[in-house]
Amino acid sequence: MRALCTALVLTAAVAACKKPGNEGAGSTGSGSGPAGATPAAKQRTIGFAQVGAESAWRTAETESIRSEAAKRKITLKFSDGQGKQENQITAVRGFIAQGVDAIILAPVVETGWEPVLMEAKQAKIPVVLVDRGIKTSDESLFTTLIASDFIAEGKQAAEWLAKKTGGKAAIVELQGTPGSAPAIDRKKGFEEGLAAHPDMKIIASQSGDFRRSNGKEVMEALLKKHGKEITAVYAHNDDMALGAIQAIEESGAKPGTDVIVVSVDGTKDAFTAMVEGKLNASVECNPLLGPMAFDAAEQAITGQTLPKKTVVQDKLFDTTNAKDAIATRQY
Ligand code: GYE
Repeated sequence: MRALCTALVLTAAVAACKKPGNEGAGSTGSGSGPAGATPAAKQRTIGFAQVGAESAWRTAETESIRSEAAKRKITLKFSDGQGKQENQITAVRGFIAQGVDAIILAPVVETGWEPVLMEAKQAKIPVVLVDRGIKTSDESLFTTLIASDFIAEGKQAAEWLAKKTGGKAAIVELQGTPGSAPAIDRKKGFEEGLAAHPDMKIIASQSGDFRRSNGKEVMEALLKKHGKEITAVYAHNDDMALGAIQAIEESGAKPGTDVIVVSVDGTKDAFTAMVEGKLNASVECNPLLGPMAFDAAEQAITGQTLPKKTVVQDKLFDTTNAKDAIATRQY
């Protein structure tokens, strides 16, 4: 932004280069509207610190952010954290040093963000959290969080499974990345959902890091250990469920019939597996957060007050309705 300020001579543009809260009301919106009196106000540089590329969900989210930035003519600084918080912290520091207008952060884990977010706050750069929340006693460290309700997702998965199995199941749980909001909350919500069903038991629970290959490996080991005792799999995302499905097939059992499989995300591959009858259900979790994230960033830059959390609405799909919906799935 500093470079932009030096390059521009228009008075209106100089006003637009001031920090949050200093812009005219006319400069809000999508950033793709017709050129008006303050065109430079809309030329944003925004940093996006992404978790990595562990799942199809993640790739869809990256694509949504990238394409929305291009649509709005936003200069996007993209960083792939390769699943490591330290990389994300370095990326956020880099964005601050570059003087970006706003930062979008998808935090890999919930804790440990205070120091770097304090630096962003001191630099007056708003931070929009997308898809995963953080744990902090100081909520002023971020502007807003745009995410699904992971506890509700876990609960929905448990309730669906209870119906499907008549309230009796020996369940293997494949957890997401340790310390991440979706892994913590999807576990919590699922356990809450099981509480009303004493004959539904989690007999093993391990992390597959939201990855297909890890889901397969963990499932192979658990099948060796528990064999036919396993009647259901609850995976915190579709990728791990699809890996587990492969392991079940290779063990000679039938996923979807011998072992009921339920997961979260609602990706295209999950829909294909549901249509094939191998995956029984998936709770949708929408990754197409680009439009909402940039709307929020623009509102934060222009000093508007945002809700602390915007909950993205999701819905459960299973083998009864997957076929009708598959053609219209966007990720
Ligand atoms: O469910 C999983 C991913 O943070 C909501 O992260 C996201 C989760 C998503 O890798 O597939």
